[in-house]
Order: sequence, then C-alpha cells, then structure tokens
Amino acid sequence: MKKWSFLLLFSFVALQAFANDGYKLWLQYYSINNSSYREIFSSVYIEGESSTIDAIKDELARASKGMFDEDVVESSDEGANLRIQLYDQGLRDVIPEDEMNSLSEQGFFIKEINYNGASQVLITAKSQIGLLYGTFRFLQKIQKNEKLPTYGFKDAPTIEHRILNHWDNLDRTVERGYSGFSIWNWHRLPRHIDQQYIDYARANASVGINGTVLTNVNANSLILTPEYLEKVAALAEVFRPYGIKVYLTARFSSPIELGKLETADPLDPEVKKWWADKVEEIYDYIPDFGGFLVKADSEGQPGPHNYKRTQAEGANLLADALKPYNGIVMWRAFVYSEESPEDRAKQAYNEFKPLDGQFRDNVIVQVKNGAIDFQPREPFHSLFGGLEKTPLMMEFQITQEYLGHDTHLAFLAPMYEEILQTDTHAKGEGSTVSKIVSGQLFNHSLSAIAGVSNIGSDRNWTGHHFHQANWFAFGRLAWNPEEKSSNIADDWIKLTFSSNEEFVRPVKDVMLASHEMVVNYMTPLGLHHIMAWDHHYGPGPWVTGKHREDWNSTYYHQASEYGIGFDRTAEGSDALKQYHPELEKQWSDPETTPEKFLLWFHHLPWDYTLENGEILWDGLAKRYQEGVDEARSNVEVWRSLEGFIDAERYEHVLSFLKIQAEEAEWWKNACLLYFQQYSQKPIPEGVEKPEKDLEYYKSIDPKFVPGI
Ligand code: BDP
Repeated sequence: MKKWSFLLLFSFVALQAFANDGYKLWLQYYSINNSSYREIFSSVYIEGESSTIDAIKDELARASKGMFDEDVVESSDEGANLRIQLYDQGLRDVIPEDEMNSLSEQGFFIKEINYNGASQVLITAKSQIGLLYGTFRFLQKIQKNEKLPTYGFKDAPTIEHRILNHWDNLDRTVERGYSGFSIWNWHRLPRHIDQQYIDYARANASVGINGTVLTNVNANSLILTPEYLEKVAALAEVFRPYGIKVYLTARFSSPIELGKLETADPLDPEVKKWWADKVEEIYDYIPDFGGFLVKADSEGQPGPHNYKRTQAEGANLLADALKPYNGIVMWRAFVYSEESPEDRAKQAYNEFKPLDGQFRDNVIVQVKNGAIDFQPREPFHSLFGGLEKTPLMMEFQITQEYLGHDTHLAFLAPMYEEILQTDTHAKGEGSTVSKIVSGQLFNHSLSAIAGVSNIGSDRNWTGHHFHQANWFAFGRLAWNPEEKSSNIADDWIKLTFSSNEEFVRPVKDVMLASHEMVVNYMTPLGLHHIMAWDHHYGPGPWVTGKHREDWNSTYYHQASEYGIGFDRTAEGSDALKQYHPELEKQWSDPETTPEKFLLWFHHLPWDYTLENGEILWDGLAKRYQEGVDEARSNVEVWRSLEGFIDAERYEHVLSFLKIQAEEAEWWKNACLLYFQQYSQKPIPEGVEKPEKDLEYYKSIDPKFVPGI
C-alpha cells in the first residue's frame, strides 16, 4: 500500500471514531469500562414473547454492543445475571405484593436479588410496557456508571397520557418547526417504514412518552380519509410495541369537507352520525387509536362558535363518538376571538370557566402554560386552579417559537419546572400546577400532558444538539412532574456526551442558566410578545398597525414617555381577578409582584425603583446586557471543553453558540434603542452602547425564516 493511501485510510478511520452526528440522541451507548455491568449481558433471561419483548431484546443488544462491544447471551432463568419478567406469585419472596401494588400498570421495579443462591438483577413490572421502561432505566444507570441501590429501585409515571404534539402538515412542512421537514414521510407511507420511525419510538419510550399527535392543530381534514388512515395505521404499528398511541387532530368542519354535509353543527343528528361512523372507521384501521386533539374557534380554525354552540358542546360531540372505544378528546383552551377587544390573557378563562362541569368524562382541556402564547416567560395560566370539575392537561412548547428557534440554546426544564411548581392556592397552600396536571388536586382519573415537538428531519432531529435535551426533559417531567431540572440536565449530559465531571459540571451550569439568559436578552422583567412579526425570530418591539390589536408588540409593551408594561390590575384589564385572591392580592401591588412578572402585570414609570434600588430603565438595560454577557461567556466555556467530546458535535454547538451571542447583542441593541425613544434616559454605565442606530436594527429582515 502506498504511503499516502495508508494515511488516507488512517485519517478516515480516525474521523469515524470522532464523528458523531447526534442521531443517536441520548441513546448513545458509548463505550464504558465497568466489568460487573459487562458481565450482566453474558447471561440474560427474558420471559415471554411479544413485539414489546422483542423491543426489549433489541435495546439490550444495542446497549451491550455499544457499551461493551459484546453480544447478549440469552440463558435460562437459573443462573441468569439479568432477569426480565412480569411480576407473578413466584416473585413474592423477593418483592412483596404490596410493594408491587403501590405501582401503577406502567411502573417497574429493579432489584438485585438472590435466586437459588446466585445473585441476579431482576427487572419486573405488571405490564410488558413496564418491563420496557424498566429496561431503559436500567440501561441508563449502566451508561451513567451508577450503582443500583441495595433496596432496589422502583418508579412509575404519575401522569397517564404523556404526549408529543407534532405541528406537522401533510406536505411535510412543520408549523413552528426549525429542524427540517416533518419526519412523517406521508408520500412513502404506508409501504416504506423508515428506521427513523423506530428510533423515534425508542427515544420516546426511553423517557416514558406514550402518545403522539401526528398532525398540526391547524388541521387538514384529509388526514381522516382512508388513504391517510392507512398511513397512520402503519405508523401506529411501529409505535405499538413501544407503548405509544397515535392521536390525530380533528378539523371541526370535516363533516362538511369530507362528508359533504351542509353543517358541522355539533347538535345536528347527521353530524353526530358522521363523526360516529368516522370514528368507527378509524378504529378499524387503528384498534388502539388514542383520540383527537382539537383547536377550534381560534386563529381561523372552525369550531362550535360557528353554530353558536359552546366549547363543551363541540368537545362532547367528539367525545361521544370516541367513548365506545375508550378514546379521549383533548380540547384546546387556546381560544380567542378576532372581534373581542378583551385582553387576550383573559379570553380562555372567560370562555371555559362557565363551562366547568359540562364536559364528558373522556374530555380533557389542554391549556398552554401561560395565557398569551408560549412566551419566553409567562405566569401560569389562570385556568389551572380556575377549573375544578374538568381535568386539565398542560401544553408546553418544546419547539422554540419565541425562544430563538433552533440556534439559541435554551434548556427549558427550568421553565417547565417553574410553572409546574407554582402554587395556584386553588385548594389552599401547596396546590401546585403539577398536582392539577397529575389529577391529584381535584381527584381526576384522566390526566395528561403535551409538548409541542421540536423534532424534524435534521440528522440530529432538533437542529441544535442541546435542544434534544428539551425533548428529553419534557418526557422526564411528563413522567414525574416533580422532577428537578438539575437531575434532568445531569442525566441528559451523561447519556448524550460523557460522564466526566469536568465536562458535566460546566455544561450543566450553562444549561441551567440558559433559559433565564434568553429571557434577559429578549423579554426581561415580564415584557412579552415583542418579537419580529409573524416568524417571531429576532426583536420587533416596533411591530404595530397589524389588523388585530393583540398581534402588535406595541399593544403588549405599551411603552410611552410615561413608562412601560401591560396593566392587568383592576385599573387595567383586571386579568388578575382570574387568579386566586391570595395571588391577586400579591400581584396587584408592584412592590409584592415578583420582578420577573413586573411588566406583565403593571405599567410603571421609567424611574420606578426596583428591589436593588435601581430605576426601572437602568434595571431593564442591565438585564439585556447580562443576557449578552452570558451568551458570550457560553462560547468561551464551550471552547474550554474542546476534546472532551467528538469534534463533530463540538463544532456544531460552537457555531450555534456564536450565532446566539451575536443575536443576543442584536436583541439588546434593538430593544434598548427602541425603548430609549420613550424613556429618554441614557444607557446606564456597564451597558454597552449600540454601535448602530435604531433604523439599522429595524431594517434587519431575515428572509424565509422557517416554520411559518
Ligand atoms: C401560536 C403559533 C401558531 C399556532 C398557535 C396555536 O404562532 O403557529 O398555531 O400558537 O397554538 O403560538 O394554535
């Protein structure tokens, strides 16, 4: 072999070793050194046969190959190092029945036991899906090099339905999607099943996600036609072994569009029959179909209002059709009217509060975390605690519509945690949003949580490698809404990159502070909805004159020579009235309002004094600067970590962090110059003066921003 070709071959091999495109997500199964765990895979007993058992075997094989370069050897139950089986009488001696009874169907128990004199690790559960979840958790422990606690380890989800919402259109564009096209290749389905569908199911199951709404809330009724149902059925078949149900968005006017009826009135007998027949047809294709997600009477979507009917009458129509098959309706509360001059933050509450108790028992109302629209930070939606008789599910946005799209690192677990842990006071102290979502507070047996997906056809699924962490975090919090962000970050980093503490520590710090950083350089102190028009990428505090008041930034920030902020007290829109009196009182006074929500609830003069004695204008400017400083420092932190991970992901992340630092500056300069026109105050010391003038920042107009 000539010297140069040898060199070429060598560098190719080296490149392979260091190349990692991130496709494997947190299921990397990278090589580790741990002889006792290596041993585990040399004799494994797995009881039973089913497609879920096959999925378990497949996962064990991948893990063993990746972490130890060994194949799994199956053995009999006796002498097995790892034993995976459903709980039965025979296991009563090692795990008492009442221990198992305390676990729900999908829970699992992992324990090191003594079986006929030999020690073995037992993974047991009441269902095969429980076994799958237990297997994933065990493999994660191995990858993180963690020991099993001697008393064993058990876990079970507290929320029943843990669902991703894809805003994917049938032409494969993704509304508010920034990482390529939809992964559902409708054109090739049902004949071609892409490996990516299987890997999608594996990733979801590994964090306990058990449902997926395949289509956009701005729905296309075509998805309910036989041609598409056949395709949906093919996906459902791939997901079934992984315990994932499929759901579809139902366009309220489908009886007209598909059924050629003259009306979609929910009280019309023909309409009822049309939906009953349609649902029967769907279940013929997909026997375990989960149900419908519906956006009605909002942003141009048809709904019961078209027929002067209520949201409850609309939801119940579909609920009755689904009931015989145990299907559910997730009816969105994101309803606001084109005509109403009412503060948008109040409209959903006004609409749904009088309907409490009128929904069928298989309806759950899906409420966004905040009442405006997935802003970088919002106070929790007043419907949480507002409705008692109706089960409510949380809708978080994982895709970063208002948080810098794919290029800005924002780890969202702290934002989700902040909302989930907020006390609504609905039934006294401790009435957290998490307890409402899990159904505990008002004793609802139906419980669910949804996350609007950030997944697309990009090779690494989510654009920014770090945004995989938001998909992961959603799953973890859906499984256990009391989970801590720092645990989630820790696990994700170790599973995705490395367990080396010198890498984990700084990366975790960056992640945990990143949401606050983005809030600081975009919308500090409770500002909201001041993004660029329509695509929402970049600053746009000057957006005004749109055909609806509440689509203008100027409506939300209300900046004038007097001051800034949206007055939601009794003197203003009185949105505060919708919260529990305890919170209403606290938040009505700017002095007792948490500063993070100050301008959300109050319109204040530019020289209002903040907690630290600074005036509002200075405090605002400094927060913008803090955000910029942190974005810049993240680039340096990341640079200091070169060599800890593969070059491919290192470089990719580095280039995104640089974009973020540049754009944080864009945000700061644009917003400060714009607001300065009103405050008429100098840029305070410690805050960098913008290099260009406001006109320059206003003229930046990125073309063809994806996701609209
Ligand atoms: C807004 C998005 C829009 C969605 C809407 C919704 O801008 O694309 O359709 O929410 O949730 O955030 O229905």
